[in-house]
Amino acid sequence: MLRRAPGRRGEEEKSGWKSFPLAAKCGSPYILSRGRGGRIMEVSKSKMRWLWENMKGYRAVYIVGIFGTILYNVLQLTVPVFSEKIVDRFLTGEEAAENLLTKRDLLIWLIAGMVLVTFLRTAIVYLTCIDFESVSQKVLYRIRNFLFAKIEHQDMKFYDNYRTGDLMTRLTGDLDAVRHMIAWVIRMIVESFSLMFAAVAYFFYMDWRLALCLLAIAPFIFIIIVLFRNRVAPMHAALREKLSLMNTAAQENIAGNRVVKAFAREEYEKEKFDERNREYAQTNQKTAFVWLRYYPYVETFANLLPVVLLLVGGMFLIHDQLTMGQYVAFSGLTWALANPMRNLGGIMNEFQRFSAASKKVMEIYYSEPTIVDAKEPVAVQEHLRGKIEFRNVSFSYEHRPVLHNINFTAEPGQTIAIMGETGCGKTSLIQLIPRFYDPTQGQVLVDGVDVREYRLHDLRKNIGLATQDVLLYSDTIDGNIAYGDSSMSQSRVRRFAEYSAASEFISRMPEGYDTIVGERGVGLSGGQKQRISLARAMAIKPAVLILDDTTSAVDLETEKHIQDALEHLEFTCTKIIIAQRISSTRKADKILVLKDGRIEEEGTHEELIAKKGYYYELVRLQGGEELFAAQEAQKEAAGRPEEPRKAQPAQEVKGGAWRG
Ligand code: DUT
Ligand code: MG
Repeated sequence: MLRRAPGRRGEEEKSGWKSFPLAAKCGSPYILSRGRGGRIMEVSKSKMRWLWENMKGYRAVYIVGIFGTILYNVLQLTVPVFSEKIVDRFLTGEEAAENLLTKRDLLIWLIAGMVLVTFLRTAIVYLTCIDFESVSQKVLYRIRNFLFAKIEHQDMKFYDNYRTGDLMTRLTGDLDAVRHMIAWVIRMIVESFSLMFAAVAYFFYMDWRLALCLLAIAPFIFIIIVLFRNRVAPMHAALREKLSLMNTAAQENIAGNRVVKAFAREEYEKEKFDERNREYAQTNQKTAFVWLRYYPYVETFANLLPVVLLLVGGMFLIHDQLTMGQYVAFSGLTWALANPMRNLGGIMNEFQRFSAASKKVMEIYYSEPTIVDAKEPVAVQEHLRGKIEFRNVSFSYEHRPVLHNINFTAEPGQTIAIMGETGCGKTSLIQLIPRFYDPTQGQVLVDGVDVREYRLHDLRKNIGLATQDVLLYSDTIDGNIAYGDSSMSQSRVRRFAEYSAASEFISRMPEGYDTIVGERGVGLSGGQKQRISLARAMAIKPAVLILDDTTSAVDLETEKHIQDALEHLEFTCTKIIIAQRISSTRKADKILVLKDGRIEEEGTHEELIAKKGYYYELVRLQGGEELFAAQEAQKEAAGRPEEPRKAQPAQEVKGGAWRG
């Protein structure tokens, strides 16, 4: 059975962010400013509101949980209420003995009530725990999917700006802090305040003067909590950054382990990771210790409650302004004030963790790619013809100019070769065709229409791209070749593997096309990976095939095979080929030589040789035979009247226009 990753094309609408009900609502209205690469610098929406919106569909269940928590805490107070009644009627006072004889039923009811309430409380705690946990997991699942879809739809600038480790931290650690907010922090806030309010209300009901005396301590504790928050908030932000740095170090090392090994830098990398790990651990510890500085004060104030009760309550008791039962009830309830006060620090700590994490999550949540579909896209039939035109195109990465005033046209079916020294802008140029970036000036047109006027999906499904840096998925070879269309038949996969000279080595693999190639194609040679990537690009039968140095790692014979195959493709396709070897480019209809982002030379092989510029030098360096052959041909041609070179109409250029 074949293993294939689910195809993307056509399925993204089904599984992507468009299917999220909130996606439409959560667009630009909330964005204050957009930074580099579509990065959102600030989001005006409050974190709690954002969280609430994402709880859509689960809010009612969650509110039930909150009411359950309130009820549970109010019920906690019933024990002292029952105790008060029992003490006053059956244990103290002159009528106690008599009551024990005459009102035994009431005593039994009171005790039974206490037991019943205890059971009820346990049941409520059990159910609310399930409630909070399940809502938090569902919301986490939803936000994580939404975030992943957001990341998937981002443009290249986004990926230029964010490190993989940082994005992974947002999808895991940061999101877990958001989940923790729903599952625990909010519950604790509700629990603490409901307990405090219920206790205070009951205190006032029993004796407002004593209640006021006890409550006088609360403002001091709140002041301490606010001071603590101000101090701990930036530490949580720093802690989150340290975690991201540590994750990035780990991720980059795992991804680049071969380089580490090649240079025997394991010890160095271990030390580097150790440093990041230590920084994270130390910041974590420091953050945890902040509370320890404030805790003694909170504890002192909390411990003052029984003292106040003893002094003031004792006086009231002596002066008969308070019954013994009331005193016992007060005394039995001081914890209901003291404990929430003590817990506030921990809650505030977790709240700040949520605050720092949700800021990072929201940044991605509200980020919008700068490269998006046209508002009113041009209707496209299934296939584009593949005419490409660059009109006065200039391009910069951020503020770094890379391409200057590029002009050229490729007719459908033609082959354009792009050459030039490393870093001159070849990859940057071809990336403008599928709109990985937009030009800073000028226009890129496909079939006479500015690429910005197409739907990205329509445009890109017509372009087959074999990138310079080959990435294969952890999937079978078959799955990798059929990546562009998961419904692709096996025979088609095999045919294109044949064209790209991959079939032979694939058939020698243990499981042939069903062999799983690991992350980044581990287990394959550079040239083998290139050939699979070429088959993947061709197999979708694109109108435009872009090969960025795709045959650089294959031997000359294999390259010849690939060239022959490209020449006789079963569909018309414009080819843009970046290559360094003359053997790859000499048959092209047009060769563009780039230098520092400008077209320095342009023409056919013979024309460029005649120019005696960069191309001529390249031919000379790569073996003079071609040069001499061409020169001979030129001499011969000089004897005849020159024939103008005709552009062949697209329909006739079946199988590409490689000139023999
Ligand atoms: N550049 C950036 N940011 C990028 C990619 C490239 O600033 O994200 C710069 C590096 C280089 C110039 O743009 O100076 C052109 O890069 P490109 O990758 O287009 O060069 P190339 O002609 O494809 O080089 P090579 O032959 O090494 O692939
Ligand atoms: Mg390149």
